[in-house]
Amino acid sequence: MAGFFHRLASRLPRRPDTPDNTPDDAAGTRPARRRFLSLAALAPMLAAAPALAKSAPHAGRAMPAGPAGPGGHGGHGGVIFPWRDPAVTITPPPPLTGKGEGEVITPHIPSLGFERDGEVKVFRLTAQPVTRLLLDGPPRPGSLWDRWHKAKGAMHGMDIPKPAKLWGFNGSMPGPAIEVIQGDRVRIIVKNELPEATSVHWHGLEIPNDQDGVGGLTQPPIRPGQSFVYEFTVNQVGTFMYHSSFNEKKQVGMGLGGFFISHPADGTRRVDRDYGLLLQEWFFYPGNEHVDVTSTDPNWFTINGKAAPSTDVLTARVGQTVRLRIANLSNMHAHPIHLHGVTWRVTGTEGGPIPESAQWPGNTVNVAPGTVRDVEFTFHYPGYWHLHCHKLHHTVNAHAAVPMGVMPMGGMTMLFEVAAAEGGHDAGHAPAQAGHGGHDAKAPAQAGHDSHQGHGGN
Ligand SMILES: [Cu+2]
Repeated sequence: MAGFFHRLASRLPRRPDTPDNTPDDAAGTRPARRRFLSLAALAPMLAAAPALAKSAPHAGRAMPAGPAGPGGHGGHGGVIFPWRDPAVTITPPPPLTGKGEGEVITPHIPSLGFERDGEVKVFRLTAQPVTRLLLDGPPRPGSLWDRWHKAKGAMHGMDIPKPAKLWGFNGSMPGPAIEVIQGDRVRIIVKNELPEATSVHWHGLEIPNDQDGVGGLTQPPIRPGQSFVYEFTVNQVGTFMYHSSFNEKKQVGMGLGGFFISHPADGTRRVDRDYGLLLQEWFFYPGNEHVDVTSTDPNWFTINGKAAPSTDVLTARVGQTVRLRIANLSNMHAHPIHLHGVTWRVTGTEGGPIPESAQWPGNTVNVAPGTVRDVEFTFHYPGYWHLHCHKLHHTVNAHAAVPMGVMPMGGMTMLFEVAAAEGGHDAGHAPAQAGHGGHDAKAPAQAGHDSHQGHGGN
């Protein structure tokens, strides 16, 4: 086992030692060296797994810890720092989680409902450890994914479940999707059940500085066991995000983020199918459930916290207006998201809607970390349309140490199952000779049988 990890370590990029590149790296400023150290630490730990839980205190400088937890700062890969504080009770999701009334479909992510306090919409978020199955396992026999894998002769047995020890909100990673109406006054009560302090930043929103959520800068960090109440008015329209803004590299890298979507007050900007897709990336050592947030070389890629083939099959009909709100909370990489069969217009960014005259056409849109791209389109033909990151490394799951056969699609991949238009003919710029070529013959009879639409977080 140790030999294996030493070989692995020797393959990692390393900078030559410099005088300040000392082994005592508690300050966490030298990732290359730290990575090597984390591997060296990993081997004996895997050999004696029960020792893992006791190894936390060595992890260097203390965070401002609350009464509840050790608050250790890891920096030694995804392994050393405490994922959860056993003294802290992880509470069930706050009421109204999964009960939002929004229009945006965020597969695998629950929506967040609210209570009213007069004119104020009151939301509740609890930051807490979450075990997330990034990959559920093999696709269901007979499902679209299963048929695709078999038809291409993809290697069997590749799709093994991938549980991950992450951080999220209300039992979900990513956190539940918040939807509001432009002009809403919102109050968001954030409770911290993590083993270290945190805070929440409302990414892209123009709100008073003391609501901006930068822990230690614009507000006191929310210590373990404590809550913080945000309240502001949402004046903008568009697709925004929320994410930790305390120890960000680690905490966003652990999954602390979600959608914050604001709809126009006048009811415009409606489409038939409105999807929210949140992009994230992860690095795991083989067989390890703890993400290494120090890595710059991710090997797992997810949409709404799921890697293909466990991503939901999206559905639409020919002729329907479809919007994808693609947001990227990755620590490192941009993701050029590509969809087959359509030309879309990019209609929005993390700054809100783009005026029609400035929208641009395409079928691939690069979504950098911290940005959002809204795209809108209409399918012209029914069938199975492939949606994926065009960094093709990001479309397979981490199949370490296996021969390279025909690999099943994984990672940042989804499928659109598009049904024929209502009335059975192709819409849009359908060919004049309708009914040629058997497009309809390939069409799924009815959209949706392969998917679980809506807000069923799992
Ligand atoms: Cu990508």
